[in-house]
Amino acid sequence: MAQQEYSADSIQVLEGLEAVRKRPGMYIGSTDVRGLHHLLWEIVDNAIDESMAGYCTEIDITLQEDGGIRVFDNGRGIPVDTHVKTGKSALETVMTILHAGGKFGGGGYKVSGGLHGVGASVVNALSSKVIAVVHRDGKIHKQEYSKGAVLGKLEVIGKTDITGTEFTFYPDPDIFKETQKMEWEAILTRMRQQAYLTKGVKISITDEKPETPEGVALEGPRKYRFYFEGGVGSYVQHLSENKPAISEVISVERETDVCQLEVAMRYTDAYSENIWCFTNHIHNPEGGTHLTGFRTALTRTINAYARDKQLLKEKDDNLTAEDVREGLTAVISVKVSEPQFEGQTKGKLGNSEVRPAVEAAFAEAFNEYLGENPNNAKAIIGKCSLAARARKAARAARDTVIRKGALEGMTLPGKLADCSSKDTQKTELYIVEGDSAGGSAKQGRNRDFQAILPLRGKILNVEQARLDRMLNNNEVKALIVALGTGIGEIFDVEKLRYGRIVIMTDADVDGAHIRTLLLTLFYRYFHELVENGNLYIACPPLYKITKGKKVEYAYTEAEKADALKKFGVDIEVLEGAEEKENTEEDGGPKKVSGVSIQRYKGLGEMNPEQLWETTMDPDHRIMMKVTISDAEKADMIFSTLMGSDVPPRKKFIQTRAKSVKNLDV
Ligand code: 0RA
Repeated sequence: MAQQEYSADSIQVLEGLEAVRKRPGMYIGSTDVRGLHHLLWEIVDNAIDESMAGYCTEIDITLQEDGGIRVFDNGRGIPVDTHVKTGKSALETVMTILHAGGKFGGGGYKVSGGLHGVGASVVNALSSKVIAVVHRDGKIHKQEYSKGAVLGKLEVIGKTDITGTEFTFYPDPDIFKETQKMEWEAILTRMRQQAYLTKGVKISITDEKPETPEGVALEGPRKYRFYFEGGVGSYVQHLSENKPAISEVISVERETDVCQLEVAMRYTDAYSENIWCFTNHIHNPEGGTHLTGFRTALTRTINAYARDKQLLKEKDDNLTAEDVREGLTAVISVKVSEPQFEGQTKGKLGNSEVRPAVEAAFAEAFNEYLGENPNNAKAIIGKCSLAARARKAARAARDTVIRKGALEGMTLPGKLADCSSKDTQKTELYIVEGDSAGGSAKQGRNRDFQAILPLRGKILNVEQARLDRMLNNNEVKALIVALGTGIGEIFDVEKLRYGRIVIMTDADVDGAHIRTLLLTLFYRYFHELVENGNLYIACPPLYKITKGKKVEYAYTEAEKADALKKFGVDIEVLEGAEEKENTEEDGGPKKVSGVSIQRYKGLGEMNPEQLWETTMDPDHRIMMKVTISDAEKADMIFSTLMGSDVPPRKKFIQTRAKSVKNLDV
């Protein structure tokens, strides 16, 4: 009788988990390496839950030589006694029944008490084999499973004096067709993050048979161990490591009836903001209600304190949300009983009750901190006021540009050689350093869709420390008018006249300067264009290598060596020639074994045909698309050039209301 019931149940179980096997993507996102990692996250998350409940201090992950992944935690051990009603142990239940989710469900966010085995059944369904070993009540219990089903009874295999749960799973190659090998770095990153978020837990990761991402075997095994006494405070320390600190790391912990809140934050001498938000240890790249509550409280508290201590004068405006955000590194971690996630990637916390709860709790705690730490408070308000003054200086400079009518009327600059097409799918604007290269580009281009704007590098260069002045610079004004979008308040991306904007500078120090300057300009004033991928950098070749009628262009030293080899230049002769090249002054083409090597020092050395052929012809050219992080790096270099002790009114930071980004590492 009981036996029959058991098998009826197991059929039902199979049906449930069959759905997981049929559509794995619905449960783990994908079946590539990310989906593979998801299996591990599911198992580790359960162990982390046990740790959050206060019962587990050690989690050990091992990537075994045989391809199995073993996760041990020293928690209480999943209950193994047979349930009277179901005839199954809790262990078998979590392994074979698909749970609806909501592992934090059931009366309050405190995760203790709930049966947190959610996800284990999914891992089972997608594994060719799972071995569960539970240390509990002095005994070692073991059961095996495969593709969602049990393989045998739960057995006692020995005695023990510890408690804990150990899962070893083998991802099913029928499901994970691409790869069954997890990425070491991805595991480290995730586990480091979990270790920061979970106070008191030590996480170790061992790889018994290490390989490089390309599959080359390494001397093994390798092992990492994460333990951070300071929790999220240590996390902020880590995130802000390379930036000069304005304040110490501030850590705050509060309990409300809605959620448990942990915040750590620090101000640094940087422009960007870096905030990491988590709900129940899950990263929320798009933020959500906890972030909104935090921000509101931050602005309000800083303003109230600054007024009270007369760090803001009566005539001063309040600091804005943007002012208090500049240079802030923070981690916000909340625990909520029934989290709802929104947004395209479900990366945003939606629970509306969390916003006021975090706002009130953080405001109170932060206010307390400011009161008790007047020196840090002063430093923070100093930094925010500096940001405010810079913001105002930026606006004033921008207004001047606009007011002076430089951009009105939109008469295209005389030096612009425009293209005939108006179709931004095709059109390209080349910003070229120097009049001579500009001349070559004008002659060499395809005038149907390529426009050329020569900029006088020298003039730009002289002005490089002052971006606000740069906006008044005629060269830059010409660029802004050519782009067509306007700037600042009147910026309108719809008016962009070219689909691609290509920065073409010399491959020397001056060229690099000008490129940095232009990238910074785009990063701060035309952020949306960088974000949309409109900005490119042209890559002219470094060498032209000719033998008889055969020509090769080399864009790197390696390509030069390849080309020379191809033309039959042997290495010793080549090395001799290299020396000669360095000692000769005139820089004319070198002849080695009948092969001529011409080094391009500047764009101006190329004739129009060469420039077209190597750098502008869509069929042959190499271009780099500029990413936000490229532009950000340029901005950072630029800021460093300015130095940090420039008086605030000269400091200049563009405000970008719509471009809040968590920089994903
Ligand atoms: C519910 C109750 C108890 C333990 C667990 C869940 C538990 C689950 C997992 C999943 C991975 N590791 C785990 N460790 C423990 C036991 C409650 C008790 O002993 O009273």
